Order: sequence, then structure tokens, then C-alpha cells
Amino acid sequence: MNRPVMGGVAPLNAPSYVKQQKLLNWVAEIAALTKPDRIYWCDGSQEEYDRLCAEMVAAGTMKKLNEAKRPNSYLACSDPSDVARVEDRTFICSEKQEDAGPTNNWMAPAEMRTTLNALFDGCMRGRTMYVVPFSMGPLGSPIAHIGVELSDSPYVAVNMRIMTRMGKAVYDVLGETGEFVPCVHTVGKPLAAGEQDVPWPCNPTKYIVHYPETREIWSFGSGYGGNALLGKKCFALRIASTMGRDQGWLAEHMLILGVESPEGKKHYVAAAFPSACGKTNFAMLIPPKAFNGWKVTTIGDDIAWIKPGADGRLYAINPEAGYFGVAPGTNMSSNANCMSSLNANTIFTNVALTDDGDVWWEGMTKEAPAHLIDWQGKDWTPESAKETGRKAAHPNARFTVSATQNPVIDPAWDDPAGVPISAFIFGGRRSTTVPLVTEARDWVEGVYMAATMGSETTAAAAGQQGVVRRDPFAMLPFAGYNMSDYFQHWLNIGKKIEASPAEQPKIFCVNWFRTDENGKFVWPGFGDNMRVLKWMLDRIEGKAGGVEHIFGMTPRYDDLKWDGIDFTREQFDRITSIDTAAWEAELKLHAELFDKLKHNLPKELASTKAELEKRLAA
Ligand code: SAT
Ligand code: MN
Repeated sequence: MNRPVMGGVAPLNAPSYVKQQKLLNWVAEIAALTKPDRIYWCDGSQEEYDRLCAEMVAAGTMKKLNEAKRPNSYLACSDPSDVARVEDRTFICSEKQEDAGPTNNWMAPAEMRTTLNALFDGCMRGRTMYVVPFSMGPLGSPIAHIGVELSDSPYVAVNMRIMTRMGKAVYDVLGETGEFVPCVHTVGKPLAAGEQDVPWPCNPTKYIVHYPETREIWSFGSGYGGNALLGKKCFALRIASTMGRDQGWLAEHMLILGVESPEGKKHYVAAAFPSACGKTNFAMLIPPKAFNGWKVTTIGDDIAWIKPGADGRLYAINPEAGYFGVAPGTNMSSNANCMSSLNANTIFTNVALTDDGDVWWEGMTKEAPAHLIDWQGKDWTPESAKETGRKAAHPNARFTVSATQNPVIDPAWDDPAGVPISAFIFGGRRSTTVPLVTEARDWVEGVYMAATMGSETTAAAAGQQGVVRRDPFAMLPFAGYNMSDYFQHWLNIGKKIEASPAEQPKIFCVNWFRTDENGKFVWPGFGDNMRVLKWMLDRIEGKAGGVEHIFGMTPRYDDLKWDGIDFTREQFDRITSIDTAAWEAELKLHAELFDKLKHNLPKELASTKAELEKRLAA
């Protein structure tokens, strides 16, 4: 191995096509701090991807899957301590604490820099530092932005190639003076000379740090998902939301889908749900048979960047180029489009390995294979699982796959201009209280609904699962600044588009997750969500009725199309009924949230709440 002499600095090795001095200086500076053995500049080519994957197979980080069953695909299994985003280790280090707000962890930037400098000093010893240039959004789009991630994880480099527009071409857009968001990532496990590496290096100490004023990201100690693929939650949501606040646009935790009627009328809608609540499934929805002629197409499954256009409408792009989706529960009936996307060229993380070199996860098939190697490398059988309750795949197991493999990708998904948004949908995971679908009477009421959204927690984040927490706009772990200021920003955008002659998007709130007395979901969800989507489109076009209740407008049973499903009025009442006592309790939780967010809370939200309370009491 070609190591620098003790105490020496690895040569910069920059390719001649990198023309920006500021970038070169920064890479040299980070290398001087982190002291990698080598610096490698990623060009984003297929050859490079294949080579890095082969190196990880040799190192034991990944397994190559059976080429006949799952061509060009790999399985990576993480350290059992590194399986999800770590929200309690995520920091927004703005100069002023009030700019991070009460929902974010905060530390003064100077103090955090001191802490991180000590941790990053020599953290890449014995490793290669990969220079990963990427564009969030179509290269050169006026809505897109560039980042460069320096990481000592080859797993990060290959995942970034799928999840973003990564490679050489980014330097052409960057030129000599273009702006980029600097992202520094380390698994935090330097190697001493001759020390044998482990398959998934990481560190029990973790820091996911954002400096919004200088637009920097520093991540220490984790190799997993949003902790390490810094284009995703760190850049595209936390840093981008602050850019959006300053520049008049929105960075949102939203899927974007296109829906076309049999008559050929097309709308785009953006929908916010917390992590692991079905965004990928909704974005690839297959309408029920009775909806013959309706077509749903995907722009994105997780993140939307939205800017007001010259015509007063809101235009959205998907800043990502791939999907990092939850595998468990994905199957041919829940999401056939997703399943066929995963046929080849996919990286799986923390799913189980079959005896014939393929993958399996809970819910993939009704019956589990007779024998598997589980995500922790142990033998697994359905019988042993019954005894121990051990899952074959981790509940937050993921696939990484290019968006271009999605059979229902929207033709405009890569359009630099973005697509116009006709509606926003906000949804949480709630077993009670919140009805199937509600239309806000106006923008402010819609912002109120989104701001007060609650959801039961999932395996996407480390911590307790199934507890209801307020998750405003599904952005609780992702807003890069004060949540009340974020609400105000939404109200401001509303005022701006209201002043234009263009039609304003409608806002809806949905809940697919209400349960019966046995804890079973009442609503079938998945493809049948098309029934709700169609009602929304009919509302947009002024073609459907509904009934007003204390909280907004909901469809009556006969306002939905029920062909091809046996869903009774009784069942419908069950998931649309407003339980006054439950809503009184719910409003107390809204009050708690507003009390927590009282600094800069927009007064429109307090008055909307007062109106709600009045209607509830009447
Ligand atoms: O790990 S990620 O943050 O990318 C996934 C998620 O929480 O949605
Ligand atoms: Mn997400």
C-alpha cells in the first residue's frame, strides 16, 4: 500500500478539470486536518462505481448478489449500532440560538468547531478521502445547487452516485467561481498502521452538524443513510430550508407526483409525510382497476425544492436522482413499480440474504424462505423467528436505486424548469382522531393543519417507536431554522402567490392510518389512495362536493368513487368521523406546541386555533 511517510500529507492529486482554487484549497485544508492516506477524486463513471463496489466486496463491506437474479446489485450490512438517523446527535449551529429554535439541538458555532476540530483531527488516518462532487437538481437548473462531499466511506461515494447527479460534469457547472456547499463526512474510525479494518467502521460518538450561516455540513461517526449521504437531509432539507428562507423559496420533505385523468388533464401534487410513512409508495401509486385510464407518475419520493415562477405558480423539482427507500413492507401488491425498479443495479442495506444469493425482507412475500442469513449475518428461519421475534431485515433496511429505473418516472422529472404544483398534501401516521382527508378552506388554515400535524414515530430515526409527536410539515427533524419563522415563511409565500392572478394550490390533510378496535388499519391505502387523490383533483377543478366540519372540508361517502372495492358507509364514517372529545384533547396538544414555539409564532396561527376552538365548542 502506498502510504504517505509518517506525519506527511497525502498528495492532493487533483485532476486538471477541477478549476476552482477555493475548492482545491478547501480539499487541501480538510486533508491536512483529517490526514487520510490518499485523496481520490470521484468522476462518477460506471467504471469507478464498479471498481469501488468490487473493493468493498473484497473488504467485506458489501456482498455481490446473484448476478442471474439481481444483476449488478449488492448487499451491505451495517454495524448494529448504526442503523438510522440520529436526531439527538443532529445540531443546527446558528450564531444565535433563537435562529435554531426550540425544536433543534443547538450549540454555539465556535464551541462546536472546537469540539469537531479535535474529533476530525486525524480521523481519516489509514483511509482514502473521496472527493464527491454532486448537483442537487438537474445540472445547471436555476432551482439546483451544488455540493461537494469529502468522505472516507466508499459506501457513501457509490450511494451518492445513485442518489445525486454525481461526477465530473459538476465541475463544469462550478467553474472557477461557482458556489458549492462544503460537506465533510467521516465514519470516525482511523486505522493505525497495519490495523485490520472492520466491514462497517463507525464510532459510538456521533455528530451531524450544520452551520446555516456559512452553509457547511460536518458529520462524524455514522456511515448510515441521512447521517452520511449529506446531499439528502443535511443539504437538501436543513441547509436548503435556510437558503429558501433567505431567497424566497421552499425546501420540503415532500414527494412529487403527476396524475393524469383519462381525458388527459394533468396535475402535479406535492405531499409531506414523516420518514417511513409511505411517501415512496404514494409517489409510485398504481390506480385500482376501476380507475382505468388514470395515470400516476413520479417526480420524486422524498424531497421537493419549490420556487415561485414568473407566472405566479409554484414550480417544483426533485433535487435527488435516486430513492433511498424503506425495504420492509415493500412487495408486489404494496408497490409493484418499486419492486420492478429494484430488479437490478441496486444497493441494499440491512436486508436479509437468501441461500441463492438474493435478498429478502419482512413483507416481501407472504411466506418467508425456509432459511436466510439475517442482516446481522446470523442464521435465520421462520421457526426461530417465531421464538425469538428477531427480524430477518432491520425495520429501517433500505434500498438505493436510480430514479431512472422507476417504470413510472414522469417525463418531466429531470426538467430544469420544474413542474407546477396544484396541491399540497400533509399526512401523519395517526391511529385515531385525524380524518381520512380534509381540505383547508384557505392557505392559512392549510398552514395551520401542516404546522400542527402529529405522527407516530417510526424506525427511520433512532429512538422509541409508535409514540405520537408533533411533526410540523413532516419537517421536525429537518428544518434548518426556527420552526415559527418557517411557518411565517410559508405564510409569506402564500401572500406572494395570492397576489398573482394564477390559481393558488389547495392544501389537504390526510391520514391513511386510522385503526379499528383490533388495531387493524381500516383504510386499505396504497393504490386505493387514488380514490382520495381523485377527490382532491375534482375539488381543484370545482367538480366535487363535500361537507364542512370544524376542521375543514371532507368528502361525503358519495363524493368518492367506490367502484371495485367493498368499503361500507360504516367503515367510511369510522375513518372520517370527528370525535369531539378526541379533538379537544388534540387541541390541547396544539396549544402545547404553540407554547413551545411562542417566540415569533405567527399570530394567524393562534387566531386560526381560536376559530377552531369556537367551532368545536358550538
Ligand atoms: O436516513 S434517511 O434520513 O435518508 C431516511 C429518512 O429518514 O427518511
Ligand atoms: Mn424522508
